[in-house]
Amino acid sequence: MVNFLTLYCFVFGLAFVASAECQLGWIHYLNKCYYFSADTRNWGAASASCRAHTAELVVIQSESKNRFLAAEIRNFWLDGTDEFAEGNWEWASIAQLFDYSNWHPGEPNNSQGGEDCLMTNDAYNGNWNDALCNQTYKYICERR
Ligand SMILES: *[C@@H]1O[C@H](CO)[C@@H](O)[C@H](O)[C@H]1NC(C)=O
Ligand SMILES: *[C@@H]1O[C@H](CO)[C@@H](O)[C@H](O)[C@H]1NC(C)=O
Ligand SMILES: [Ca+2]
Ligand SMILES: [Ca+2]
Repeated sequence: MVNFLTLYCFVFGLAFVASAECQLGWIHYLNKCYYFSADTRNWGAASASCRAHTAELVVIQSESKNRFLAAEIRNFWLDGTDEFAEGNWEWASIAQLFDYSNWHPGEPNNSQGGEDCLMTNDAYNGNWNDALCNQTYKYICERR
């Protein structure tokens, strides 16, 4: 009984710490904290802003995570880019090529002279689009 109570308190304590871990303004999901910006920046400045807050632009490697974020996402920068090798999409903060993706049909199209940065697109119901990196959008930071 004592052991059970100890275990219960320990588990409850862990769950409480995990949910209380996120600062005000950040959303908790699966042991990580997410920040949906109110301001808009180009991709590089968005990435730098996340890093200034001990975070990175969000990486999405599963449909479940995409579904969680899709409830909120509309024209938000993600961490993906193909600026180093055209057509080779990778998550910049972890240097991993995409295994999961949610491109809108016809995207990525590298239009307008070279779109190299990944965003969720409002006009595509939140599906992914490659956009010019110097355009300004809101962004999602993920603290790992
Ligand atoms: C290519 O992508 C841009 C958005 O990045 C979109 O506005 C444009 O319509 C697309 N072009 C074609 C031909 O699909
Ligand atoms: C963004 O980059 C494109 C292509 O590199 C360029 O044509 C355009 O003028 C730039 N826009 C801004 C706002 O810097
Ligand atoms: Ca490109
Ligand atoms: Ca595009």
